Amino acid sequence: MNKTAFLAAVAVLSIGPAIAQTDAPAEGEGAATETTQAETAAAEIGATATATIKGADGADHGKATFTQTNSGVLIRAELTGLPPGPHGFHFHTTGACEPPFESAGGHFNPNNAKHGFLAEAGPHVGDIPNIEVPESGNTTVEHVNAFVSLSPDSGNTLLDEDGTAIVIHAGPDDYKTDPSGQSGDRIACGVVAAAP
Ligand SMILES: [Cu+2]
Repeated sequence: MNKTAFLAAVAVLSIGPAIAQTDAPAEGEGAATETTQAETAAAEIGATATATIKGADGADHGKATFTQTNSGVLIRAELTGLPPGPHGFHFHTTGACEPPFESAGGHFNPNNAKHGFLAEAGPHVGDIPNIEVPESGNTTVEHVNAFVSLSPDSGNTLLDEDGTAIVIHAGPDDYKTDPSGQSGDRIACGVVAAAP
């Protein structure tokens, strides 16, 4: 083997493992994507669930509809009578809304992640961007949460055995402080229920 051929062989040997290492995570990601699509396919596209949202004093604050899409669950919340300003908005782990709504548990977090879109090990699958309520106190919010599902076969299903709840907080979520983004008291809550 001449010197050039030898160096070329060394170069191939050193690049080889580097390529293999680069490929490995890519294959892992591919597998995860396939799993997500399979879970989504198990839930009928267009399947819905709903929640009636009430305050701690029993006041009606509107309703939310959850629709299975090809890329997660579309949340449409038609909200009324809320204090103006930004509010944290999350899925919580238990479908129970007894005031002051501690019954809903922490954020829906089946994968034991950290809270927040800005957290290195985040977010919780139940994390949703803040809602901004205008002076009127009424607003309609639409957002696709790409993590959750309405499929009973998904580990991230909103319709698990003990259910889930959607919760509105007194203040805004800072998107980084574990476990709840410092968004304060729970001012409204609705149990997610499968539509008949
Ligand atoms: Cu919350």
